[in-house]
Amino acid sequence: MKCILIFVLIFAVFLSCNTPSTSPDVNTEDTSANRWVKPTGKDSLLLLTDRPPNLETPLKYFRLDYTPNNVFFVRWHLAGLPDSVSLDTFRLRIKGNVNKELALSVNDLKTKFEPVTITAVCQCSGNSRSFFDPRVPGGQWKNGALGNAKWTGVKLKDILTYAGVKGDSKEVSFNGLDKPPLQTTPDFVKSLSYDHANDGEVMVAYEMNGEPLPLLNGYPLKLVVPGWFATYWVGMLSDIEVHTKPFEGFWMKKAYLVPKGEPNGAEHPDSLAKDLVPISVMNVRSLFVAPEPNEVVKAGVPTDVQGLALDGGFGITKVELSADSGKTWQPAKLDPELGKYSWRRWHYTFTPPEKGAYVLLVKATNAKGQTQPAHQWNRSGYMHNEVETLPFKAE
Ligand SMILES: Nc1nc2c(c(=O)[nH]1)N[C@H]1C(S)=C(S)[C@@H](COP(=O)(O)O)O[C@H]1N2
Ligand SMILES: [Mo]
Repeated sequence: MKCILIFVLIFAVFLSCNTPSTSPDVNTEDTSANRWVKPTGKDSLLLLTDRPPNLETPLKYFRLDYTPNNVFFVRWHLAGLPDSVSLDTFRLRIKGNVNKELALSVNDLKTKFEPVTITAVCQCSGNSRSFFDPRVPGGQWKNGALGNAKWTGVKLKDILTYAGVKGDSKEVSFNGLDKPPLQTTPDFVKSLSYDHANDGEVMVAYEMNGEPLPLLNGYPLKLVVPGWFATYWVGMLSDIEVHTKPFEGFWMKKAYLVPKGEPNGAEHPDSLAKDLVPISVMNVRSLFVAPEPNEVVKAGVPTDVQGLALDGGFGITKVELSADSGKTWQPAKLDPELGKYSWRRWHYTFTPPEKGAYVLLVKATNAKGQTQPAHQWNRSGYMHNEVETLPFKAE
């Protein structure tokens, strides 16, 4: 109850600069008319829902290599979020199939373990959901449930080794401080296979772009799972449990499932897939950053069309654009790589020959030869990666 009250308070402040607030009970994920808000500790973002907070990064920030913390997108499932976390009392607990249960402070993480930094894209499984046709229920994100950051923290492997994980371990689960507002909603707990958890890349981050994480992005600790969709990047991470049996939690078995054996998680609305598996690696995609949709540029003048491309860590090798509805494709110029789990920026100079309306298409290809389909759909609106379209005008 206390959490809920605190929450109402934060969001009263948060919404005060805006149009009439939604009723406290409104938790519709289906908001297509986004509003601007300036939550505590953040700059202006696009509001999808206020309880729990779901906020989208405006496209203009994707002109930067790293997404600033104060405009990094926010996505929570449960409205019971603490409004502050004290490092004096906060402990990360490691329990289950270990020789030594641990309760580590953030300072313990900083002093007992070797720090690591990795650049990685954090992208919500439902990013770009509003572009699915036919439309699907869920948060109607445009392309801004996405960000690239430098994450600093400790390898999960080192923490597990310190706890002395026993040999017969199968899976590791992760829980945060956020709680369901009603007991009927299952707590948000995610899991990884024991081997994945020990791959030396999955990490527990205490910094994002050289600063402590913003509260709304999971302060003080966030699990970083490079190359995998952000649903696994558990924020306000407080409990790690090692299991000898498969983990059966709601958020692994009932939610965040995609059609099995489909690299883009695709299915057809008339024949839904029967076999579903937990979502995992990010599929290859690209997006336009500038000009913005329906922007007006100058006819006869070269325009710097720019955007980004990303995948699950194989590496972007090619980005191509088409100005003739996909009949012919021309290569874009790729910026230098910032790391295998980072996004990669691209530029393409386009000169609109005359005044009028234009549409450009973009598609990326990765080192595995995976590329973007002309059409892609699934019932949950995950893994959106169909060829991106940019309408704009020249005057
Ligand atoms: N504890 C907790 N961690 C969470 C979530 C959540 O609801 N609770 N949502 C996940 C999902 S679906 C996404 S997309 C990312 C979003 O991270 P961000 O809010 O830092 O952008 O957090 C993930 N980690
Ligand atoms: Mo997500």
